[in-house]
Amino acid sequence: MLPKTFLWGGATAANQCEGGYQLNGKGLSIVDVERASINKQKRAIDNCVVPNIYYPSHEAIDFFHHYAEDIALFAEMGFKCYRFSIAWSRIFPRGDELTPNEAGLQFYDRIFAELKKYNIQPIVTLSHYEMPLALVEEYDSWRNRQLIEFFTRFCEVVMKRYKDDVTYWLTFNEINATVEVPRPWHQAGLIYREDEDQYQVSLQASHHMLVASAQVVALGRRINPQFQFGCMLLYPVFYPLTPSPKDTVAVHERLSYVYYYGDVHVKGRYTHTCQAIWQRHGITLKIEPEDEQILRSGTVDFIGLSYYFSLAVGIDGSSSEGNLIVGNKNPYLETTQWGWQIDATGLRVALNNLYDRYETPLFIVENGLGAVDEISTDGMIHDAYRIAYIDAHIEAMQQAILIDHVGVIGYTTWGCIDLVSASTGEMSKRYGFIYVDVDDKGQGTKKRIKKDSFTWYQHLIMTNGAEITERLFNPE
Ligand code: BGP
Repeated sequence: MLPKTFLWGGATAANQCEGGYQLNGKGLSIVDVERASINKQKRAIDNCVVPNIYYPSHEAIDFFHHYAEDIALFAEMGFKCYRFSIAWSRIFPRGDELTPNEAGLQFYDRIFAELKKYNIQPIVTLSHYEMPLALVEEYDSWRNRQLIEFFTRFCEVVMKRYKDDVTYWLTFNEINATVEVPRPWHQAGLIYREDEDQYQVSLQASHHMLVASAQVVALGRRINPQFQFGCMLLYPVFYPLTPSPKDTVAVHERLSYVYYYGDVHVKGRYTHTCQAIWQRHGITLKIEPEDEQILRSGTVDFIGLSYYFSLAVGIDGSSSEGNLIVGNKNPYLETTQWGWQIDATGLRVALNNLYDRYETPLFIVENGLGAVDEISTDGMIHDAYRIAYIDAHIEAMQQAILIDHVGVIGYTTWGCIDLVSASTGEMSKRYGFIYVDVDDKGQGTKKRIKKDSFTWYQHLIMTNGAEITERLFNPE
């Protein structure tokens, strides 16, 4: 059996659900100038809000006004925890101010109060794919070492304010995407210039982020020694495309970009894996003398991970997209409507890989199926495909925990309520147990409807996944 303390729940991010992009003194975030994609292509980014253009984050699903109703629904499902992010631009509208925006903090006060009412543990991400736009435009984002100071100030305010409300914090969402995805929109806010080396820039920016993360962890422990800090890694499983030894070497190389970040967060130093990457790309980082000590002082207590798909890696082969990264098609796997390869067993592999390397508790903070949902004639959403996906992944997780003895402390599905897709800005790519009536142009009543998966997940949490456990040990 899974322990009674197992943290079941769901996850969202501020810019993908809150809306209210200018309310209560919020500043513009980098995501507020990102358009929705056309035909599932990359999202275009503007340098200001262009009139008459639809920006999905501006209203999103209006969690800003619906939070009480939404949290009540999470409670009805029996959530033990809810992962969400705090928008930096709500607390420091430009990012470089000395004093926080009180009205922004008051919005989160209400969220924490609501969660407390239902005894739902908050799991807080401090940076989930966004930052104040002014820091990108005027400071060159994480290229600039000054960002460490700004980010630490933001985190200090938040950690002090919520020191009695939160145990689990995550610093940067999918921090390894900084090097894997050299695109402008993610939280590093890097817009590359034509003449620059993207690896040099993204790894220097990553260095600043890793130092900031460690500094925040060390500071947080002084604020409340009970705090538990996690990093957050985007973990796609890579398989060799063929038995060619060269393909296995290729897998090793691809994974090293994930471990680059895992190593610094968990071991508190740049390891041989990191040095190999620097050498491969001819990179020299500017590291200040105090950084070594900061990195050592702020290692994490657990590893948060997102897992959606696996990819095959080889020297030949056709290309297949994951949400952010590209690999090869695997003939053994089906794909989602967005071309992501569905691979529940891969989650067992991911958990084993990470635990073998780090022996640090794991927390699956994102997993789920993005799919088009139709409202049936009975007014309901019969999302058996989503139930099948999550069920299979929870089974794989239980195999890792109960058979392989991997330490996993919790599982939060991504987008427990429908929200804006990070990669495409669409609403039609739905992950939720709760349907929200908003379309790809932002039109709709914003009415919430429980899907079939709502009742299914409610039952799963109530029984602590026992039916899946039973199936594992007593197959028919
Ligand atoms: C992860 C992000 C999330 C979320 C998820 C699904 O990479 O951390 O923010 O969006 O992927 O991706 P998408 O929304 O593109 O379907």
